[in-house]
Amino acid sequence: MLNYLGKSQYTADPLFDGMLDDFRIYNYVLAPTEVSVLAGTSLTAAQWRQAYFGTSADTGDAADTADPDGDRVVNKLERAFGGEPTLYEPDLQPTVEVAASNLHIHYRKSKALTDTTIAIEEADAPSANWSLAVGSTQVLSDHGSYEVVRFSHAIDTNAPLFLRVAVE
Ligand SMILES: [Ca+2]
Ligand SMILES: [Ca+2]
Repeated sequence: MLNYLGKSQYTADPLFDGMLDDFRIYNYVLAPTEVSVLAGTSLTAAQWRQAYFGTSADTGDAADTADPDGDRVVNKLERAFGGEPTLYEPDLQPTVEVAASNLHIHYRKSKALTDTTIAIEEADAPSANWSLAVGSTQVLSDHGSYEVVRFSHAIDTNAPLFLRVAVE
């Protein structure tokens, strides 16, 4: 089938009256977050729910605490990590790694966040008070709609150390 930019298959339709700045072809259907990032815009929580679930309300499958795809990552975290809330993704959760004298935590960060922040927190016991972790952050790879980020914290062999990804 022959197609045109700015000209419809239907002769009754007028020609496009404007300018085209960018044109791309994908071999798959873009996810709402990908479209948002391509357009240089971000999604609020309500817009993200609307795009994926057809409702802006924080209820049912669209609720922040819901996990309709069963990948053990609730919607609020799917949004922060740039996940697909209706697609089972076994590798979406943050991972930790001990390397040399550092404790690393790897996580995905959506590039379309507006009203959500990600922070790394540390404590010397899970039940202790958590505070903003001191360390360095490095973007390991860019996947278009999200980045894979590594946070590194120096290990003091005499002190226990716990890190967590806090999404607010
Ligand atoms: Ca999920
Ligand atoms: Ca998912």
